[in-house]
Amino acid sequence: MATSGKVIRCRAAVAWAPGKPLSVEEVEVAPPKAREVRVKIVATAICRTDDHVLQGHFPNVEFPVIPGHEGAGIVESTGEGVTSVKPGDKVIPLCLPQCGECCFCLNPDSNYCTKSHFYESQTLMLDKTSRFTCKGKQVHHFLWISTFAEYTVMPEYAVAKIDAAAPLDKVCLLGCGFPTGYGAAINTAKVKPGSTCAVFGLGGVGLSVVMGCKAAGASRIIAVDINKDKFAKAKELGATDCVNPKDFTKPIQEVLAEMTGCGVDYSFEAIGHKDTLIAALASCNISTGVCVMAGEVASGSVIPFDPLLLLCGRTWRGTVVGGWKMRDSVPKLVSGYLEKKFNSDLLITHTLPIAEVNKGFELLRAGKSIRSVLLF
Ligand code: PAD
Ligand code: ZN
Repeated sequence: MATSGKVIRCRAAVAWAPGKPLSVEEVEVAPPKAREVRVKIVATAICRTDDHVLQGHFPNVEFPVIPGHEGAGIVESTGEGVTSVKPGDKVIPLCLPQCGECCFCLNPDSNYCTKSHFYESQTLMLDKTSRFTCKGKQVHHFLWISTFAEYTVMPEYAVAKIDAAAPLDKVCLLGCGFPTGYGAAINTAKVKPGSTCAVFGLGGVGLSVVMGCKAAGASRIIAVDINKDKFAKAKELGATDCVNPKDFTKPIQEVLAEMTGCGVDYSFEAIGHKDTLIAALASCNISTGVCVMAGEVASGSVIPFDPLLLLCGRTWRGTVVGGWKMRDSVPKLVSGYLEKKFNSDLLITHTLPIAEVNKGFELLRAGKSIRSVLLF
């Protein structure tokens, strides 16, 4: 391509400091170095995790930073030694890499990778430099993939080639939100047919949990949210009951126990609050119940909890991007989407130009959107 090997000037939504709105700027994006890929992002959705970044909840994210991690695009150029993708390929950048060599990548039961941001900071490339500059200042990457930039650079093991027929403005959701929730149900919890599930939080992640529970054959899916406007979509996607904790004076776990007898078989937290994590844990049955934590609480949070909650056998698990080994699984998820095995389009409530990125965050904070897709 004509731009190969050159610095590209393009638009990006930059977060200059925590707690401030994003600012759409012209940035310079350096060419990819060895084993790196430069991608032209076509579409990117807004996930609550990006809002956590803007609020400064992750101490290992350095400002200024270009957030965004639910994107899809086309490879513009590749650095030396890249073999798995080539210019022109449609790709999804991976918010959880798969290096293929670490102890977890080699473990078939794990989808974690030691190249993840939980292990080492992904605000700079592997050589500890950034490919982004704006107004003469270095701008940091987020999770290596920074999909709020029209062109972005990432290591080869943080990108997956997908089917050329995939609509990028739709499959961008398969970069994070949908696989997280859907996989939390089918991979992490391994929901069994005929079981009862409770899903706390009905955003893009929680509604994808509802879809996963339904696909796994759960017979009762109780959707829990303090925003009743989320209930219609939850029912459309498979929820059998919808419960608003604000309608009760007693704790929601007691309400769910009364509704189900012994508590649910599987509970999921897709909010990211300490109190709802404990409520979700206490909602699954005391013996064989499984609670999966998908919501991200601010790092450094401490939760006091009664260990007797676990003594009788309950399981408490976390999930990162729904347990999928990302480089292997994202292309298969895209194929599943194209084969209409699931309809993640139902999560898209708004499509906006990148210039309206702050409006997208306002809609999310006001509880008016599920997923807003931003277009470059
Ligand atoms: P979202 O903000 O769209 O949805 C959260 C939902 O929770 C909203 O519908 C709220 O109304 C609801 N809610 C808020 N407070 C309460 C409460 N006290 N009781 C009941 N419901 C409540 O977010 P999202 O779906 O994009 O993300 C959800 C969480 O998952 C968030 O913490 C995000 O950071 C995390 C996440 N985790 C992973 C992972 O790999 N584990 C991936 C992606 C996102
Ligand atoms: Zn996300």
